[in-house]
Amino acid sequence: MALIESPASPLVPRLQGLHLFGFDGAPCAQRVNFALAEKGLERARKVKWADDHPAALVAPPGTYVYREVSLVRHDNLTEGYAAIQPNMVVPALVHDGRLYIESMDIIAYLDEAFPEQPLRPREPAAAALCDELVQLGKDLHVSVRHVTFHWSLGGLARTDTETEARVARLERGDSPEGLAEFYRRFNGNAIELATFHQHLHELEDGYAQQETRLADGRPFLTGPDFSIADIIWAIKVLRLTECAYPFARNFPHLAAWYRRVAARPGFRQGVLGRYKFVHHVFRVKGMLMNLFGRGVVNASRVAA
Ligand SMILES: N[C@@H](CCC(=O)N[C@@H](CS)C(=O)NCC(=O)O)C(=O)O
Repeated sequence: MALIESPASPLVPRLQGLHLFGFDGAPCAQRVNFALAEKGLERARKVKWADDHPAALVAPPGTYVYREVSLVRHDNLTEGYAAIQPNMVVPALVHDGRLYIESMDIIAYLDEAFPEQPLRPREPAAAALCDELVQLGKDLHVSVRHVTFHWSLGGLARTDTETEARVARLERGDSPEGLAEFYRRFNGNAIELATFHQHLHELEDGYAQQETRLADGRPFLTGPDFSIADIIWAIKVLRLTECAYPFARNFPHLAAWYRRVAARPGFRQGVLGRYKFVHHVFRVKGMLMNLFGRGVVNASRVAA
C-alpha cells in the first residue's frame, strides 16, 4: 500500500474525508474516478489542487473533493505539488489526512476502506488472473504514455525549458516515473520513431491477449464479475480510442467488452461524463491523422 508517511505538504494533514488530486483527461486518475464511482462515492465539489479555504478542506461522508491538478498547465511539475506527490504525477488520494499514491494501490485501498461492491474477485483463480492483468496493465502504462504523447497530445504535451529544468531539479533520484528524462527527450525530439512504434506494438500484444480471453464469451476479463482488471484495461482502451485506434476492426471481442464496460453508470459518471467534449476532440484529431497517413492506424502491426 503506497502510504506516504510524513508528507512534505502542510495541506495533507488538514484534509478531512476523501480528497482526490487528479486530472479528468489523465488515464491514471480516470482509473480512480471510475473506482470511486463504482463504489457510489460522489464528487462533492471540484477545487484547484491547493485550495485551502475551510469549505474545501472537508469532504462529507459518501463524497470526495476533487482537487484538479491541470496537466495542461503543468500544475504537477511544481514544487508545491511535488510536496504532495513526490513523483509529480496524478493521482494522489488523501483520506482523513493520510496520503496514498499509485493509482492501483489507491484503488486497492478504497476497496478495503469501502468494501461494498467489491472490486477484486473472491474466487482464487479469478483473483489471481485479476492480479496478473493489473500487473500487465501497470507495465504497459509507459507504452500508453509514449503512444499518446506521440500520436495524440503532440506539441500540447511539451514543456518550456524552465519547466523542464524545474522537473530535473525536483525529481527524486528514485522516482519510478522518470519524468525529467522523458521530458528532456520528448521536448528535444530525441525519442526515435521506432520507440513509439515499439510501444504501440507492445500495447497491441496486450490487447490481443485480452481479445483471446474474451473470445470465450465471458462478460468481463476475469469472468462473470466486473473487477479492477476491467477498470485498468477499459481506461487503456479509452486512451487509444482517442487516438482513433481501430478496435472494432482489430479486436472485435475487446471492442464489445469495452462497450459493455463503458455503458456502466460508474464509467459514464466517473470517467466519460466529465470530459466527453475533450474526448471527442482528440478522437477527431486521431481520425484526421489516420486519414493523412500519420496516425496509429498507419503504425499498427495488426493486419487489416
Ligand atoms: N504509476 C503511477 C503513474 C501515474 C502517471 O503516470 N500519471 C500521469 C497521468 S496518467 C501523469 O500524471 N503524468 C504527468 C506528466 O506526464 O507530466 C500511477 O499509477 O499512479
